Amino acid sequence: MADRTAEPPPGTPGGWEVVTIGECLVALVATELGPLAEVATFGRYVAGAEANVAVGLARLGHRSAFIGRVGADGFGTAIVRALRGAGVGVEWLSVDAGGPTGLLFRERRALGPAEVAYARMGSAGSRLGPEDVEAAAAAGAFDRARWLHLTGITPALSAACRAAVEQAVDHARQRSITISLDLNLRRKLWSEEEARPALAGLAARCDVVLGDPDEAAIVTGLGESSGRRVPSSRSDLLDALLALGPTLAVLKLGAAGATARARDGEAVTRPGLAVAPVDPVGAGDAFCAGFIAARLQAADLARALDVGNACGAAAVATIGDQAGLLDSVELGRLLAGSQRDTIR
Ligand code: KDG
Repeated sequence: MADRTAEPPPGTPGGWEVVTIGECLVALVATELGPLAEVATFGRYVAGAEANVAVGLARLGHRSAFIGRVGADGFGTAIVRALRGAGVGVEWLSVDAGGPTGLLFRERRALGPAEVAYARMGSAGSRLGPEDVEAAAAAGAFDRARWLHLTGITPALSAACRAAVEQAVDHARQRSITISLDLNLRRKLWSEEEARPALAGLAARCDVVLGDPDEAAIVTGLGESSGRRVPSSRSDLLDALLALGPTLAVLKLGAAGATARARDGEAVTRPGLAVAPVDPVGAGDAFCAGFIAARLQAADLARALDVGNACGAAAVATIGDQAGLLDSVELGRLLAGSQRDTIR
């Protein structure tokens, strides 16, 4: 991994190695444990899957840029400042007075899944369209890029967002830029029936598809039998993802680590790191950041899964999506298996 000094200075223009596109949100995360119906105090964080990946990559010394829109409000300003401060390229993150910055509210629970409530319908972020991608492309966003990262969230936001994602894929394919898609199925944004064909079609145009077993089963249609859901083996899911068209499929298994299979037959499974999660959200994005960073540095599949797993574990050990994203020094310590509980 690159060392800390390799991080780009905030605001350095141009020459982006990784481009991401999507909606960056403000997340209001409960400061106490309990259901949304009861908690009354929230901390403010910057979130959004693609932006999380962009920040994770910047922490690891890679030059990443984010294409999107925020509202002309204080939350939008907070997002621009946070991403710029993290070293992410924000010249194609525009301010759009036509809608507010999207928000999400998240409870934290010691038991059971934590609920998210979105307030993003009609948001500035959902007004992103192909014209944003064209403007970025015309300004050179893809000229030195080696990787484009997408998630299944953006196409769920609006027809214009879907078209923007397709436009970004067109630009990347014309330039032989590697494209990754994290399926990130969000059932509060669209139904499984809507998501399946849209994400399967997008996966067919990508090089790397990542997801958890549930998402993979929905998008591939595997596991559905006469309307009943039947669990599929991980091996079947990887094969079904590859059959959609990418050259590499990765299943994120949470605490159990990750497993991947390439079209050429290479298959690797790596264990996760033991961690007591304080906020489980953001692990998948951190995994993607670590995985992409490792691949950009020509790491083999096993090493890329190890880096992704370490980044994912660190993300759930902090509150909010981005605080736990590792820099390369912290990553090195985790991968070295340091048993020390204090550094002094
Ligand atoms: O992966 C974390 C994201 O889910 C979170 O930051 C919010 O992007 C988000 C979404 O749309 O759910």
